[in-house]
Amino acid sequence: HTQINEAALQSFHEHLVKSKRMLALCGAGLSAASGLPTFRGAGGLWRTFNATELATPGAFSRDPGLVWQFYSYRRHMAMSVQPNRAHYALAEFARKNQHFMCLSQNVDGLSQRANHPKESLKLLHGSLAEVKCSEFFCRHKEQNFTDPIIPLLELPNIFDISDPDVEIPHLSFKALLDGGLRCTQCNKGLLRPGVVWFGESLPSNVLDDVDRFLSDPEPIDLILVIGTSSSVYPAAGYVDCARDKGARVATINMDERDIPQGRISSMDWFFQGDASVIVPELLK
Ligand code: BJW
Ligand code: ZN
Repeated sequence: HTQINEAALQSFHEHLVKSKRMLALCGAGLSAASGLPTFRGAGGLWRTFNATELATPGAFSRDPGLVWQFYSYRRHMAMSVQPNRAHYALAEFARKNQHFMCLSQNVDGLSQRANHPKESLKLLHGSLAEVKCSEFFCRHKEQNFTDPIIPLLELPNIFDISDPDVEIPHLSFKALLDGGLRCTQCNKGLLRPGVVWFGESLPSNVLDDVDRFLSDPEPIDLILVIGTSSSVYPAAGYVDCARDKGARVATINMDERDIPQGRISSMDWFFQGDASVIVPELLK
């Protein structure tokens, strides 16, 4: 049950109507009300693994079958749930405000499904609906909405595979290649999820667009920090960049410990609770 502080809401609205250049930084908490688990804290475990342990190039090279089982489960979940009121409110806000840019760390496709205008949505960490070749020399990338992506990843009951007591088969590199995850361009590489893992750079076109927005001489008026632990860079660093350019920071989070960089000034707002309740109220 989420209650919004009326005084804070009013002062936020007074600032919002005067704001021109605005940013949002979104994280897994935006999609939590849709039923998708977050990375850290409760729900951040998949079988016996931390979700973040599996989101690395090292995990994929050690056990591509396990990493694909994890992503196959995540793809299935993402495609099974619906965008929530916060996704729709952000999409509508983007349609009405030309100078609003939404930076999303989420790979679940829910903002796209809420018809968020493409130009204003910057996917910092890629997308579960994309696959790319894992060979370093090959740049092949494609959209793929097939669930499961290959029959080998079909499991008796997809919901069971997050339970460590449910046995899942070991899938080798070769089994995945022969099972249909061979790159059609180089005919050699194993396809991998089109997401950004730790130690990898963010998509360069996305970085360019964000840098252009942040380096514009016009000030930034506001940044909304929605449902993110603000613990992953460079994403979390954009909040300080925006602050340096004059932005006031509005944080929307279930957990007050996740205020970005632990900082909150008299210029900032913190709205504690479910993003799917708060964001539509803020952007009304
Ligand atoms: C709710 C809610 C509700 C719940 N309503 N709220 C500078 C300093 C230190 C380290 C680095 C640095 N620069 C780069 C690094 C290294 C690294 C990094 O940041 N490490 C940190 C751990 C310190 N960064 C990288 O490697 C990045 N690449 C890069 O920088 O390239 C250049 C470079 C390379 C090598 C060395 C140096 C530089 C890439 C980062 C890629 C992150 N990838 C993942 C996986 C994506 C694919 C997938 O989905 O599987 O992205 S990890 C994971 O974390 C995922 C998320 O997008 C990301 C952020 O998580 P998020 O969204 O914040 O989720 P949670 O769970 O953490 O938080 C949820 C929040 O919601 C909580 O606050 C809840 O309270 C809240 N909540 N319910 C409102 N209903
Ligand atoms: Zn290839």
